[in-house]
Amino acid sequence: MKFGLHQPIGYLVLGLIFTLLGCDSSGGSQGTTNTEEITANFSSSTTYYILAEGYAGATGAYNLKVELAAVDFDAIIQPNPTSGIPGGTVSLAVTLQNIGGMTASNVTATLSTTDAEVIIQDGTAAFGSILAGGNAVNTTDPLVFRIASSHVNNQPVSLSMTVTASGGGSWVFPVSVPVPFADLDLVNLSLSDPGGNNNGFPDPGESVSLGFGVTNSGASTATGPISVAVSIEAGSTVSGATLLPTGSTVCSAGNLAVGGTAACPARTLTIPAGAANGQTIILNFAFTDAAAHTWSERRTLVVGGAVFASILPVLDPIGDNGAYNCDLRDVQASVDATNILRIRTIFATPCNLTGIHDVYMYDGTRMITLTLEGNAKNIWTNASGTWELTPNPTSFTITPLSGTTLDVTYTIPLADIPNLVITGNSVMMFAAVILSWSEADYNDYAPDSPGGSMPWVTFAW
Ligand SMILES: [Ca+2]
Ligand SMILES: [Ca+2]
Ligand SMILES: [Ca+2]
Ligand SMILES: [Ca+2]
Repeated sequence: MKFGLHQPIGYLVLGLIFTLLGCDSSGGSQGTTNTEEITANFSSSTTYYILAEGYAGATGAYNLKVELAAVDFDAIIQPNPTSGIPGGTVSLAVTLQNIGGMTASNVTATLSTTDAEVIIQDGTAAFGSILAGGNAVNTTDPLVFRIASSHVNNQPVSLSMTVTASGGGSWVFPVSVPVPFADLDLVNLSLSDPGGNNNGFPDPGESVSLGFGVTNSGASTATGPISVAVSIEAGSTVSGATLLPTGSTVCSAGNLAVGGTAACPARTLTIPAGAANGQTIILNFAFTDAAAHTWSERRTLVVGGAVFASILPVLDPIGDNGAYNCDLRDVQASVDATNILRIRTIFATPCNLTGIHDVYMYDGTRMITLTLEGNAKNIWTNASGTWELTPNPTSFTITPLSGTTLDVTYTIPLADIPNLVITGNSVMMFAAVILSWSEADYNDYAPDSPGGSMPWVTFAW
């Protein structure tokens, strides 16, 4: 059998033939460089023939190099049990496959870890010799480690398994074993101040009610009773604020299943009259289960109104508002400790809200607009592929809806935003206004977008 008969004149061609057990078993290589390579599996005690041919003037002296493919390993690592528990032990059933070209001898696996909550109890296993293409299992030579009882964070433990063999080389395989545990999180923090100015913010001299709950976002049941203690951290800039009741109260008398939520007794927070707007009260929520495991979270309340920050790289130009009197100048946003999102569009000068005002929001897949149109609030979405109205939660407000104003504030709890999937603490947005849909394009975008492309910016909180 010859290779490369159809190669253009002047190209080097090498063809190789392997003869196995009296039958032709061929592998070949041909090309336009003067180096060709063939990989094949050989059997012992067998004679092989290699035929090299050069064509069309490419004859000459060539070097022939025969190399054995080195030892190489794959590993299948099966933990037993498949999930660990705090304080429990895990053994590893390891199947090593020799995917190299020759026998591996004196094969050994060694466990190591940088995880302080992993205690290796039997860190070595010998596998003897493994033929090329063969595999071996550590059935009679265990690999065992223990998980510290302090490992109660619902995170996997991680180790490395290093395989060595005679002749040098080492192969490192990561080992990760899940350790499911409960993970208690603060949810549904709300603030009401009907005894004060009822603006939803803690103001100087007010006593406000803090409602909240606890949810188990972990991977195993939290054992009840589940209690909470709330305290004011020393880093608060408000001094003299008080919380009632003090001490620990029970959120759930029984267990809290994975995904379960329980309401906790509300706290009354009293802000001293001498506090100033912008000062902070840092609350620490410490949840405890029946076995005295604790999970802590903190939230920072800011005295006075929402603390807005501009989302624009630069203020929007003045006078780029075409036919509509409302000239966008700034877009500011805020998310407070109770997870209420506020977006404020600010105009260059006060204007009459006769047109359509959109705040676009985007989670990377779906878009919505918080819309002021016809002096009413709406939310539109493109989730179905075309823009449609979505249900309009009562918690969504726009202030003001009409009249002449310097700014408009859109308010909606993050949890009530329809359609979007907001993961983490950011969302993309921009603002645009138009006199009416008879315009060719929005009259003004912020961030500025003279070409009309969507000028997304990421707002993070
Ligand atoms: Ca062992
Ligand atoms: Ca208030
Ligand atoms: Ca503008
Ligand atoms: Ca603009």
